[in-house]
Amino acid sequence: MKELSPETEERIFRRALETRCTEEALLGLFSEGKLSGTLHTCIGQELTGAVLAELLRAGDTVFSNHRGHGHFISFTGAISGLIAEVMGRTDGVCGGYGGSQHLCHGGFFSNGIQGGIVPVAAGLAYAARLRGGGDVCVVFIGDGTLGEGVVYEAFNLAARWSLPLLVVLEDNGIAQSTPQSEVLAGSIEARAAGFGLAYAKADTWDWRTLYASAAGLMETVRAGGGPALLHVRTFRLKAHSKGDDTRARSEIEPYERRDPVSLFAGAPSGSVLAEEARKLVASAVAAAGAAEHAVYRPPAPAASKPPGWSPVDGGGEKLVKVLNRCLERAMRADGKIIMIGEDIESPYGGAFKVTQGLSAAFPGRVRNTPISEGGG
Ligand SMILES: Cc1ncc(C[n+]2csc(CCOP(=O)(O)OP(=O)(O)O)c2C)c(N)n1
Repeated sequence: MKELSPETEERIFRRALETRCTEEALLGLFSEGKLSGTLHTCIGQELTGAVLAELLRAGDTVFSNHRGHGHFISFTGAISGLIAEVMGRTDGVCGGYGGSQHLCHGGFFSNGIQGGIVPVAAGLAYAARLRGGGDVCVVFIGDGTLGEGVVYEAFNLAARWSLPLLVVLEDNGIAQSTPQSEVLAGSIEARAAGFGLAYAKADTWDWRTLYASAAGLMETVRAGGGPALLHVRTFRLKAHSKGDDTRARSEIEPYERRDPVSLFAGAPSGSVLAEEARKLVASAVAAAGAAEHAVYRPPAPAASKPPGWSPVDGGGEKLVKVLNRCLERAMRADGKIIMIGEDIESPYGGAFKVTQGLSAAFPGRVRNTPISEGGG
């Protein structure tokens, strides 16, 4: 098992504590009526992002979901920018327009639509593979999101094309109020096996093994071994969103007692880090509170540049032939253009032959996809 140095452990817990303090502060602000919109905390689950961040490097991209504050803080370290963002201030990382669930900053993207970001992550992983250089994409999803078909469309393409995509599944056993046992057929491991994804299972409480499992999968993905699924058992200690918990206290209390972040903060070395995190977050809250509220201003029309185009004289030729010639010319002029879609490779070349010959002329840049609206 990959050993962790004390410095690495400290970095991991610093991120986890900064996340915990940030979300506790945000919950406080919400109850004081100082936040609009909604808020999903990852309290209890922080170690997933904190551990994964240790394995990421410049050039990697992270995709997250509605419960993404911990992933964001761990990956970007932009605590003040996040707090200001959630408070809807101009100093926020997205100018106060994105809020808690729609963050876009320094290689980090989140979106509140369950599963919707997984094919986007697969697409960016495809771009990373074409670029070469070993960059990876990591996408975080919850176990409830395994109900979304688009997730499997993305798994299929990522595996078929051997994309550098690490899917991190945070399995807290519940989606909003619905227990996993009511809605999930089969097993998570079998899903990974069905698509040929490398798979490892770990949990929040044995976080050293979580690190080792994540590191093993990351090594495979980075080395070009194709996508992987890291299955992380965890527990959400707070409500799904602010105060909507339907679970009994007796269900939550045993997990509160074994929460690694609280246990670490209670130890002498941890208490120093916890105090530093609290101070950092308090000053970020004060700074954000003093910043201006974001006001939506539509971009000035001059800022949006229409795409360039030039007329083509078909000279009486069939339109599909003209389209084929234009595509050929564009692909020759710009090596970054790729085409993906159903039945577009030669010799078939598309139902109307628009892409006829292009896969032979540009090997690897014109690819057939499965029948997959979300994936293709
Ligand atoms: C497509 C879609 N359907 C429903 C919702 C509403 N919703 C937000 S979070 C959530 C639960 C997601 O559960 P899970 O994926 O297990 O993540 P967790 O909340 O447990 O972290 C639901 C149903 C949504 N955001 N997107």
